[in-house]
Order: sequence, then structure tokens, then C-alpha cells
Amino acid sequence: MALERTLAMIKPDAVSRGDAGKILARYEQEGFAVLACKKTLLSRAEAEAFYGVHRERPFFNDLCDFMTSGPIYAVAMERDNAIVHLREVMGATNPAEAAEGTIRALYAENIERNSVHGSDAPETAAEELSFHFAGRDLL
Ligand code: 3AN
Repeated sequence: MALERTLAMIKPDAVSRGDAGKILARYEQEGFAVLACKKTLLSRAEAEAFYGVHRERPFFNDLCDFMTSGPIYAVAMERDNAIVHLREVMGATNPAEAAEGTIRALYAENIERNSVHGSDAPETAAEELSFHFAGRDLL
């Protein structure tokens, strides 16, 4: 499979606990090359736009509160089969269902404070990469 790009985020729970470096190290061990990485604080409007697909879901407001509660890391990464592989390494959305050894099994507190995000398809990866980074940022 050809090289593919995906967008990861390390969420406020993991950043505030000091786990961001450990999660990034895991991604590097998994063969991801980091193309760009920034620590940033999402505005309310940015969080609502990023998670716009979930606007009608009951957890939308809480999710936006959480995602704006502290800094995140946005990370552009590249690997063979990057999108599917990252989702496998992350584990299930609900950490109670996440397979042993996955990031969410290791780090997530609950289904909302679940430590990491990864794009779920090529179209969303392209959108989410350009949400956080300009093309010239990706090295
Ligand atoms: P994933 O992050 O695994 O792709 P999505 O896209 O379904 O999961 O959900 C986006 C984010 O919304 C999740 N990472 C989680 O923080 C939050 N979320 C999803 N489902 C729930 C839920 N039932 N209750 C609270 N928060 C949720």
C-alpha cells in the first residue's frame, strides 16, 4: 500500500496529564513519520467546526467544552495504510471496549476524555489535515 497521510490529535486530558510525549513516541514506534506537530488551544468556533458532523448528537456540547478546556497537539503523520493503522493503534472510542495495548486502553479516562483522535477516512483526513495545517507546514 502507498504512503498515506492522517491527522492525529492528542486531546486535553492526555496533554494535561503529561502523556503527549509518550503517545507521540508510540506513534513513531508504529512507523509513523511526523510531518508537522503543534500545540494549540482550539476556540469554541474551531471545535464546533471540527466536530460539525456530530452537531446533532447529544454529546456535542460536552465534547466541544472538553476539546476547548486546554491545549491539544495536532499532528500530521505519514505511513503505509496510515488511516486504518492509526485507528487500530488508538483502539475503540470507548476505552472500556478498547483492545489491550491500544492508546485508549492505556490512557483514556472515558468515552469523552479518550485522549486521542485520528481521521476515519481519506476524505476526512484531507479535510482535517488542512483544518490544522497549510500544505507548506508538512515536512
Ligand atoms: P472516534 O474519535 O473514535 O472517531 P467519533 O468520531 O464517533 O469517535 O466521536 C468523536 C468524539 O466524540 C470521540 N472521540 C469522543 O470524544 C466523543 N464521543 C463519541 N461518542 C460519545 C458518547 N457516546 N458520549 C460522549 N462522547 C462521545
